Amino acid sequence: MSRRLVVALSGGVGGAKLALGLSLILPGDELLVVANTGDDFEHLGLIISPDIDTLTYVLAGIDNPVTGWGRRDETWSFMDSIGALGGEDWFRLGDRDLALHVERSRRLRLGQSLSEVTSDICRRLGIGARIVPMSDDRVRTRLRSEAGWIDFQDYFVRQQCRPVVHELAFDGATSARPHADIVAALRSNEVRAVIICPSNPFISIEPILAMSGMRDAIEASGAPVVAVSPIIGGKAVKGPTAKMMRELGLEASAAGVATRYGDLLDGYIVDHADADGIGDVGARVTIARTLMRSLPDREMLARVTLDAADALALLR
Ligand code: FO1
Repeated sequence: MSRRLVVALSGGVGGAKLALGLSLILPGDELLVVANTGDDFEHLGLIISPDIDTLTYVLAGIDNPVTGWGRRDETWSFMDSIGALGGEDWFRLGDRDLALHVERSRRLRLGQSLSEVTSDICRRLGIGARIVPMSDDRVRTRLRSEAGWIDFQDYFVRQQCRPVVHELAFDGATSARPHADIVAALRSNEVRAVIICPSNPFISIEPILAMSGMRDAIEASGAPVVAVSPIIGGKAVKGPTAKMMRELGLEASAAGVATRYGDLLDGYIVDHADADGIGDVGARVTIARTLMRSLPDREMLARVTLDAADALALLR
């Protein structure tokens, strides 16, 4: 069997950028993107899966290029009206985006699984790669701040990441079953590489790794595991990664993230800005430009990451 399948773990806006780069250089049947669902929540009576939607919109080319989440060419009549009625308008749902949440919620309430709904929506949007929720079971990221435990979107959006984070929890992760398609792919001996996208390690990747059996399945794949640092020049490109690391008492650096992934990593892609101090992170370091501004940037970083994985595979 030839090892042709790339499995990418992704959450948030940064992860979706690399997932897009990978989708530009790989045939659809050679890319399986594992979507974090720890950010999911119920809001306005809707079941919302932000990281699935960010991946879906980005891979379908209909994402909002400014925010990275939600859709482009949006209108906001629903948000204006719900605000005028005294409803909750802190989580911005555009009119087009809203349709997806309404339709997904309807199907889930009919008993369809999150992965079935995701697969059908991807098909309808013409996405070739597979986007698979990390699990069809419920996992919820929660954060302990001064004011006690808060839900992820409340922290991230409503409170704009202001609270100081003392602890993270991924409710349901230990009982949630990694999606069968993911486990089957990892155990198929056909995996070329497992890529950990430049997402926030705590809120986007750890919920995936926290599920029982996930790390074992990745190890069992026999494929090189390569992560792309989400930190450039000691700072997160977007979001609260560096702030969280400081608050959790961790070194807010590219090396600090690699340490967090522990012995899972075989390769680590680090930006030039962090090349000097990277030291020994227990993985083979590749220095590259990791800031993705343009489509060619996304494609180039995807190539660099896959080349690093292929080089590691030759050493096995
Ligand atoms: N992030 C924000 O910072 N503000 C928002 O109003 C917001 C709305 C939103 C709506 C749909 C969606 O799929 C994502 C949305 N996000 C928003 C991003 C969301 O908070 C994600 O969880 C983050 O991208 C981190 O993964």
